[in-house]
Amino acid sequence: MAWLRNLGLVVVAGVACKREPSKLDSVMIQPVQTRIALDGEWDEPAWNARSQRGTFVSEAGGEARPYSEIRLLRDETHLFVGFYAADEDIKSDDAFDLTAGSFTMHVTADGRVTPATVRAAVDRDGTIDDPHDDDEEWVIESAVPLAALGPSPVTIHASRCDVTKDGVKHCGSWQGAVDLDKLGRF
Ligand SMILES: [Ca+2]
Ligand SMILES: [Ca+2]
Ligand SMILES: [Ca+2]
Repeated sequence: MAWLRNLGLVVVAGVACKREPSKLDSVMIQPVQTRIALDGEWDEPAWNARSQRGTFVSEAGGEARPYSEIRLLRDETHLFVGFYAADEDIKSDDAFDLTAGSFTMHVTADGRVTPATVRAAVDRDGTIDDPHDDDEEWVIESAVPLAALGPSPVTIHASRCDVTKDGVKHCGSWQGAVDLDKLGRF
């Protein structure tokens, strides 16, 4: 009978699924993402849920304009540094600088980073090196080897200068002591 043959197929299919998990199963049984995708997107929930955040202040005091922000997370081997830059005119030389003890880092809006031991990625919302439009922002995700940093807590200083379309240079910075042992983790 047709219904019996169909039932048999269903049973066989069910057994097959148990023996060999489908691709969907393998995705579903994965634990919550614990590793960051370095792509300039703060899609990983930890960036919002557990990071230490700092808002840049201007040299005159008060929140820096254009707005800049730093976020910090870690795992077993790396300190992850995120930078957010509001920017109406993104240029390839726009950059963040960071110091942590004797360690220094420079990362640009076109994704260049020094030193070479740091991995970084940038996501831009706007056109780079084209002032004929209004850009929005660029976001950095970077991974600094913990071995490059001194003992915890480390004093981190981050800064950014930006020239707005009116030709005015604006600088902002953030400084904070970061307890690596208590820092949020991926
Ligand atoms: Ca990401
Ligand atoms: Ca800029
Ligand atoms: Ca542009």
